Amino acid sequence: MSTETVSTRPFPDQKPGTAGLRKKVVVFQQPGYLENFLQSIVDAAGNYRGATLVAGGDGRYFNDQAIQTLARIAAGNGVERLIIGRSGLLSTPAASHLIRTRRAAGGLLLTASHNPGGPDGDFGIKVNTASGGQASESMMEAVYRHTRSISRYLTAAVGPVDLDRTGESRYGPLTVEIVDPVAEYAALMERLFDFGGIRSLFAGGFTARYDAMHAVTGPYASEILHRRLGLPADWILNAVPLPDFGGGHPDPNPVDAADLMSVMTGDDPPRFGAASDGDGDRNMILGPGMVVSPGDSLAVMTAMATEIPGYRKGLAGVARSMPTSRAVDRVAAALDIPCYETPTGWRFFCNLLDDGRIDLCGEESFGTSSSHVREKDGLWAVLFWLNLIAVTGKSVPEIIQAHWRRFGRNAFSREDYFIADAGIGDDLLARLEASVSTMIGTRCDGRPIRQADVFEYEDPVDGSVSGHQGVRVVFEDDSRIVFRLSGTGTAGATLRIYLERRIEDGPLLCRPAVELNAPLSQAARSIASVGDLTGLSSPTATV
Ligand code: VG1
Ligand code: CO
Repeated sequence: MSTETVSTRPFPDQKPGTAGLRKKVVVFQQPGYLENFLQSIVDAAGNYRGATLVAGGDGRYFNDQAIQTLARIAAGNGVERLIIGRSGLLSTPAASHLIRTRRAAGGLLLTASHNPGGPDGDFGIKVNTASGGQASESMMEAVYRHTRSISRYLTAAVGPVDLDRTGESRYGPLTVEIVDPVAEYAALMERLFDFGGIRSLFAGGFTARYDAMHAVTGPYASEILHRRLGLPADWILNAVPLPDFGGGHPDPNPVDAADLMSVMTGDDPPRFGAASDGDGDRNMILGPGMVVSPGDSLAVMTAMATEIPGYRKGLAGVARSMPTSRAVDRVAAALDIPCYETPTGWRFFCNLLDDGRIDLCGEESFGTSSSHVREKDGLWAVLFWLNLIAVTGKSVPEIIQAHWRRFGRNAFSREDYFIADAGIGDDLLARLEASVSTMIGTRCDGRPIRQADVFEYEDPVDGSVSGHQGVRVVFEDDSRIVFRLSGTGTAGATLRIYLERRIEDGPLLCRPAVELNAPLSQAARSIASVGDLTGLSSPTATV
């Protein structure tokens, strides 16, 4: 099999964001676009000659074609073994696990996560390294620089690879191995959690629903929740992965997981509900009539980790992304373990995990996970909660309310403003950054501002510094507003405003967070001049 060198011209827009490169499908479909990006990863991020790589995706439109292109570029660049999930599917956490167990040099995950799919939707690629975690900021910057000057890519006549049959095929020096995407991941979950206890829970009549949102976790949930744990098959909603996710956003939040929400808020709701996103790394946990705030979920998991078989020994430490509520900080202080604050994006947790400094970490965007992989993990979080319910015999609301009574509550909500003109978003943030130093000591809507800064992170393991990671404004009463721009969109700009208010035990403890944070929402609009600069009178979405 001969390798061909194809000359190409750079595309100017291949700058990766918070988690890989995301663009409209039509952008990825341009001749040479995908090839250029893949070749740039090879040239800038890793010499994969003779190496093993893992590949798979969330099943979205263009997934199958992209895998064939990936196989040709891998062969052209001397990759020795390509491990692909059957039908081209691999959830992000399952891919992370495979990279680690198979000692692969890295992985290429074909996903735009929770972004919509289909021919008019989004496509994306996450790049993972040998540790199983996402490539660092500096590595992705090097990939981007390479895309700006690329002049050739290497390819070889491979395939088409039959993605549906497990087993090995040889294409010249390249071996393609198609694996069951679920098996090794399911075995890992069995090692971490008390499957017998969860099975007894369901056998005893405990009711639940899981919404796979027509995305990648359908086959995982069918195998783990249904076959191994006894959840009735029809309690898994939207279980079949579809290229357009059935027309919805595969985003596990109360707005987009509408099917699940209608069951959970209807008459006689199940005792437990959960959903995951497109690539299976996010989770939403619900009890009857309540959504567990992701920051609370992380705090509860930290407080109760030793109830779970895989975490009996206790936790070395925990971490949260900066905008995530500081609920977990209270628990870490009580347990006397370190709590790290990192920029948004899972990759910042990976050094801390590799270095053994933390065992649990999470983000406000419905992401939590542990040292078992180097990605966030949706089904893992669902199993963690089911295991907690099985050992304590308590319901979701009972667990949450007991936690609040013990540690107090950090009521958290997020507002997203979609700004069609990306330049306006950049300008708004630049103005905020410029004004932080003059804010301290002033008042906003009568509230004294105690601290205001632009978050910068110095990685304690490798010393790398990441600047411009969001603007923080903290008030005298410890309430906090965080502003940042999304790095995962494919059009315009999305301003994210994170609101957090501390509530101690008392009559306000169980009020809805959006209601508790209404005054902060007003303050945020005025601090950032949202109305004047964007013309938007209310958020596009509130989570
Ligand atoms: C969002 C979330 C962030 C998450 C990232 C990737 O990024 O805020 O917490 O790590 O998505 O998640 P941004 O830059 O849009 O705020 V996933 O499930 O899309 O890979
Ligand atoms: Co995701």
